[in-house]
Amino acid sequence: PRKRKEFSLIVVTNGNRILLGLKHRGFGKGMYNSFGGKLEQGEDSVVAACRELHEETGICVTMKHMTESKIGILHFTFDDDPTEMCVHLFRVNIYCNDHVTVETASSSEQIVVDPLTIRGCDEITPEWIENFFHIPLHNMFADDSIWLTYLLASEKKVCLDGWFHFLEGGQEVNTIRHHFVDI
Ligand code: 6U4
Ligand code: NA
Ligand code: NA
Repeated sequence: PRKRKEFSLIVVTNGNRILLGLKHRGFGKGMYNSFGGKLEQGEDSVVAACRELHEETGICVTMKHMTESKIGILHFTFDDDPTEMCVHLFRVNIYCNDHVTVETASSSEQIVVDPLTIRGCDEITPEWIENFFHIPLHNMFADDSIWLTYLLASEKKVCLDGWFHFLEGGQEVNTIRHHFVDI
């Protein structure tokens, strides 16, 4: 059987803004990405998502909220690596307390964040992109152009099940299968 590695990935928005992280080292160095990382041995994906989001941005989300924020799975396979990446995907909309927009809340609990609590770590620097149209897709993993664009354009909560195959070299994405289900 194919070896699998599991990851969490948390998309953070505030209305029409998205918080992206500029990676300083490791996988995706020099590129913008959402937040997340490897699941630890035996770790639940929700626990991992809460831990990574806090480590990389300072944002605290309850287990309940993160559970409600789960929106799907992305699978990545590679020409030059037999291990499949399995990425548990979350979407968290936060409310910054300088301009609270409570009426658009879709979850039972809102996450109100003081903008000053958002900080990076040595691995990643978070940066607000002021409008979804200005996302630096040319400097992100190629699959983001497909699923992130779809996710942010959707009015409803979406459920993604995406399969992407990377050709040798890494940057080129070859979509072997992807389907997105609206729920
Ligand atoms: P270390 O340094 O070992 O603690 P860790 O933060 O655990 O690293 P990392 O940064 O290697 O793990 O995790 C990779 C992150 O990149 C995960 O959140 C998943 C995400 N990711 C991997 N491939 C991706 C892709 N093609 N598109 C995407 N995110 C991807 O949008
Ligand atoms: Na990470
Ligand atoms: Na980690």
